[in-house]
Amino acid sequence: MIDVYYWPTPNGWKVSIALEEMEIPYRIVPINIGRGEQFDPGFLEISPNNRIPAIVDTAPDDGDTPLPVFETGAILIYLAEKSGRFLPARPRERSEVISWLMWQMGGLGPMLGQHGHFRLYAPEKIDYAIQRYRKEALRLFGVLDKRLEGREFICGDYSLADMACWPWVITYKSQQLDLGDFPQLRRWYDALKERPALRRGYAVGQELRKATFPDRDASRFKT
Ligand SMILES: N[C@@H](CCC(=O)N[C@@H](CS)C(=O)NCC(=O)O)C(=O)O
Repeated sequence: MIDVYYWPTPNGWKVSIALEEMEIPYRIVPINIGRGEQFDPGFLEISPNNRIPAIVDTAPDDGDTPLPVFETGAILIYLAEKSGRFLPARPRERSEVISWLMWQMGGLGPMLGQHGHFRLYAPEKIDYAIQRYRKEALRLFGVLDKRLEGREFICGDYSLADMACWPWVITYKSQQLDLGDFPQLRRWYDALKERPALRRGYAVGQELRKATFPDRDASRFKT
């Protein structure tokens, strides 16, 4: 069993989508980041960077004590290795998937996160910051759009790379970023949205989100 310390956010969805896709049994432990539960000492023992999500594998394959993992890139790789799915074994394909996973971890996620912060939540509207992160977010959309030319998925078959990027691309609408200039990205985004496991993963904990942001639920899956 995998315990998932979770809140329904883009980083949280990456893990709930992966668990659904891999058909691994899991249990949700809500960590309400709006109320500061990510700073609780018990949670910090699992996730020392006070960020969700984190997991604990209560029955790791080595038969030893429960195994905690934090940082979504590490979690996705752990789950792929446990299930033997969505991360190719051959070094060439494997490193390609890991490269795009790290691109999401170091680029797409943080830049969209900053854009969302300055555009939607910052108490003071700082135009320089909004424009800086908007430009970077659109540049990254362009990189992904180009990568998807002639490809159904980011790397060969559907993989961790797609699962990591999709939950960030879905924020395009709330962040008021237009996908119109990125036809390949749009095609990929729409196709993935029809995957039943992805939809189940994305729906995990929606009721928690609704309770926190009652006005933000309406845009779900609307394009
Ligand atoms: N690099 C981390 C980022 C995790 C992250 O930023 N999580 C956010 C929610 S999407 C969070 O826990 N925020 C709480 C806070 O800022 O205190 C990962 O990929 O796991």
